[in-house]
Amino acid sequence: MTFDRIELIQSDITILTVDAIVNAANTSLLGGGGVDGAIHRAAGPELLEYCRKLDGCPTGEAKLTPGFNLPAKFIIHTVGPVWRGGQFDEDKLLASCYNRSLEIAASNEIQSVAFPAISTGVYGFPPARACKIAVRTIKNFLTANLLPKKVVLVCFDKKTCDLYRAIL
Ligand code: AR6
Repeated sequence: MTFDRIELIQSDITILTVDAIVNAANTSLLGGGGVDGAIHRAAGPELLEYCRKLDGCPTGEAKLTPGFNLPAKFIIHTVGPVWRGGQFDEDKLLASCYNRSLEIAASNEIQSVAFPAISTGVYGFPPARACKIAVRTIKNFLTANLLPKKVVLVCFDKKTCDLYRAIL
């Protein structure tokens, strides 16, 4: 069942033992605050060195790196849209982040992948709207694909967890 393949937890994403964690990065892929800063700190300086060679990443796209010092083997860096009121393709770009990350996971035989709530921090995407898009996009992808076997939705705060729980 597709539903069984989605798990919800409240945690720091950097401590999770999954095949891949997703980073809510910016187009430079050179680090930042929020979950991006936490991932760079936990993965170590080799991550930044590796990212320098990737030539950034457009909004709605994703790129794969090793996990370096993380328990996760890989990091999938995706760039969420900055919320600008909803008339600038924000919904579509956010769905694309989830889709492209899952496509990269599947094509690299990644069995388990953990997502933070992309764009809902510094980028200001309304959390309830973002969580709905995340769940819908992930469910559609899992219905059509055998990999990844498991998707973990990671919430840093209880409020996001409650939103996800209501939607799931
Ligand atoms: N583990 C899990 N979730 C986390 C963690 C963590 N360690 N830390 C924060 N969150 P944000 P964005 C949650 O701002 O909105 C960076 O500077 C957080 O509570 O990290 O996509 C990048 O470089 C929120 O629910 O990402 C970009 O410039 C969610 O992760 C920009 O921020 C996303 O918040 C991207 O902004």
